[in-house]
Amino acid sequence: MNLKINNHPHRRYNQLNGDWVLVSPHRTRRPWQGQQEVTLKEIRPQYDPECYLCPGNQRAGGNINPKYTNTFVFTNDFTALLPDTPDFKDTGQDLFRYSSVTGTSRVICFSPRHDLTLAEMTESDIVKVIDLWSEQIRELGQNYEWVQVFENKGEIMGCSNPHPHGQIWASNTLPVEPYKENRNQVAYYKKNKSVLLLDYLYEELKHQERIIIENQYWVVLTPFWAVWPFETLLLPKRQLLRLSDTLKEEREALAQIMKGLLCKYDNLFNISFPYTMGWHGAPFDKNRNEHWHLHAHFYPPLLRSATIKKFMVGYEMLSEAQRDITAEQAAERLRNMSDIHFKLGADK
Ligand code: H2U
Ligand code: ZN
Repeated sequence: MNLKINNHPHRRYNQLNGDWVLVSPHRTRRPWQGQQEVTLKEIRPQYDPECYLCPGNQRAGGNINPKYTNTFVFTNDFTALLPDTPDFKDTGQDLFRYSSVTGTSRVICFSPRHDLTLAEMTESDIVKVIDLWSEQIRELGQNYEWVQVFENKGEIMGCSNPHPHGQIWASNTLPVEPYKENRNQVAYYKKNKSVLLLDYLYEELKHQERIIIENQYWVVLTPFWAVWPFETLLLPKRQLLRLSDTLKEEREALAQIMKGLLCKYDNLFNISFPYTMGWHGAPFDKNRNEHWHLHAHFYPPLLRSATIKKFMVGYEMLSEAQRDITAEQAAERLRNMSDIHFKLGADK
């Protein structure tokens, strides 16, 4: 890698979404001095009678959860998208453009245990979550062009409930982020006759500089163009369009690598690490989508400690995203973290 980009302000291009990010490495050349926060080992009960996601409890909408023993999925009681919206749009010639959208949203409980997180669940229980994600993607993909599986974790991310859960939103149109990723992957495929993210992955595997963890089927890396301090990208090594295309052994390996990554995240500041993560598989449209490569994004907001988060304000809102710690530095720190959870006595 060009030495200049380790030392001087520069911009990096995000091949996947077409954005640029300003990187200011000269601001972090001092050695790492972030002190470890004293960890408050948050104690949560295995069952919380007040929790609207625990088995057997009543939800805000009045429905009662079954006494589920593994995973549980239900239609969001306050869904942002509705399946029976009438079809309407603007005339296409005015300044006030709009169009109707149909869809649905669901909530997925990852475990009946109120006190766990994905990082602390067993690999075989994480496989059950991956299986359910896959089934949901397959089912909703029959009716909707876009199926967004995601997890919003931690109060700092606006998550309303610590019970381990995620969401799925499905819509008949392609939202902004996948639209941009689709456009850029198509353009790359047309130009190079190869798959953008696979070419990118092979380059990254050659250099190793930004690789955090890998196994037989999957790789986690800090993308060259990362915006969030500890942002990562999780990719399969063979081309897959969607999570629902994975084989059993790939889902098992995925559970293993996810657990490894999430333990590293928790170990970074000795806390349950907040993030938004989600899957980007190929849209369910009429195309063959040979340009697409399945991946998951992890966007954690924390910068320096359990309480100091990266704000995307000021210059970021008005000009473009900016970061100090480079993608390479972030990858190195995560690579060096143990993948055994600190609550089990992991040594850093
Ligand atoms: P968060 O993971 O971002 O906190 O969202 C939880 C979702 O759960 C949220 O979209 C839904 C909210 O609408 N919810 C229900 O569907 N039923 C409830 O009883 C409470 C919360
Ligand atoms: Zn609960």
